[in-house]
Amino acid sequence: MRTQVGIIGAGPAGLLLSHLLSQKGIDSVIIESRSRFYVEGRVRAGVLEQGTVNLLVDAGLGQRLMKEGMHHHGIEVRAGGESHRIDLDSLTGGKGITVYGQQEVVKDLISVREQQNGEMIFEAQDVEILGIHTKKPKVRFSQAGDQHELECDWIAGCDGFYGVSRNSIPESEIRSFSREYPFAWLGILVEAPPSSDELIYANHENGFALHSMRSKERTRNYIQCDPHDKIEDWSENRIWEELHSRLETIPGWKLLEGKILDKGITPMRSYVCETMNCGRLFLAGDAAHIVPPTGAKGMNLAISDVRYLSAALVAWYESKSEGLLAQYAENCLRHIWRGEHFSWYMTKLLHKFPDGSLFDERLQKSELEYLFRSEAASKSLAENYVGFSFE
Ligand code: RFL
Ligand code: PHB
Repeated sequence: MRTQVGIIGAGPAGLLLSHLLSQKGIDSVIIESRSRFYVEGRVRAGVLEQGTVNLLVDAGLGQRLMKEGMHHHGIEVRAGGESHRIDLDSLTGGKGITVYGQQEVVKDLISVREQQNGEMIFEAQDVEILGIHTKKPKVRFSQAGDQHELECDWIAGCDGFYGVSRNSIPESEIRSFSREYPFAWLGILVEAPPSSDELIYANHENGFALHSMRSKERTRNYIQCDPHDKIEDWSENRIWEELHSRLETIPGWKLLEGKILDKGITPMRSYVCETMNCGRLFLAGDAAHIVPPTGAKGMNLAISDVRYLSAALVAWYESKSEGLLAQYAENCLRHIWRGEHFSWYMTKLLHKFPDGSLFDERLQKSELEYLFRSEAASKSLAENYVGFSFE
């Protein structure tokens, strides 16, 4: 088999890259280890920055997004019995965010790739990358017991944090940075209408909680839990009890319950692999960086990487120019480190640190008070939340 760009992973990064390349007449093959059913059903991100929405719409992917996506003009932060609304609209000169599930983005992308006969290989096993320092790198994999080799000009590693791409770069060449957090998030998808028009981020003495949504009939709630907890440790009663205590801190506000459709625990980490390119292999999205979900940046950063990578590959195919490919990591890393900093800031502001000192607690309280009282602090949060633009 042969293609121009071999893409590993059918998450938002890999699928969008394949679509943007095909719009410029460049062939790609996507190799994904999971089934299509699994990939389309995986519940993850929900918040799209305006820049992400614009890119998806410009790429012809706006049909369902514009109809079903929920545009939000603000978010609410609750702490110490007080509520503070961050008016994204007025603080950022009219910008906001759109709530639209990651799995809907993935479904839209798979459907458009399918309509255009883009090749997507699901349930590939034993995926290996070979010859990244040659002009004809290869992806070797097996499917239904048969071995295959895909010869490419370039390989895009879009296979998430646990994929094979990053590990195909010699360890001596990897420059990476990471931070672990002493907590995780337990997330539930619920059949119930949202209890609020906007997202609510809550700092509570029992730990963080978030009330989010997917549609007028579905909500998504998260609570901070211990990173060693198993999902079986959390009965439905216990989950609801904690959500009620952590979110119902404003007189008269009630969280609506409903049938739990999906639940899972996500560890929290910050990680950046600055070596986003090695020979003919380029990393994009979670394969190169992870943020804690508190800032809602992961998928937005994955899409920002793909914007640079697609432009760089198009320039190479159109004029054999290597300039943008050489600048790829540097261009992406400005956005990645901004996203890393903001996600760390939101995480530190809103979570209970089990090993934190009283001094740390007082600093957090002061930081929250500053956010609630200072327009400059709210403006800074708003500017980052909707997506900071370096242009
Ligand atoms: P993905 O989505 O992980 O896709 C990688 C794909 O690669 C496949 N794969 C392989 N394929 C072939 N061979 C192998 N060896 C492979 N190994 C893995 C996987 O099966 C998968 O299909 O990475 P991508 O495309 O970089 O996208 C990144 C986003 O998924 C991620 O950053 C976001 O979900 C993060 N995130 C959020 N981001 C936001 O922008 N806004 C949010 O509101 C937001 N909330 C969240 C989140 C992530 C969460 N979890 C569960 C981690 C909330 C949560 C709870
Ligand atoms: C979500 O709706 O899944 C969501 C929203 C905001 C976040 C993280 C996740 O910060």
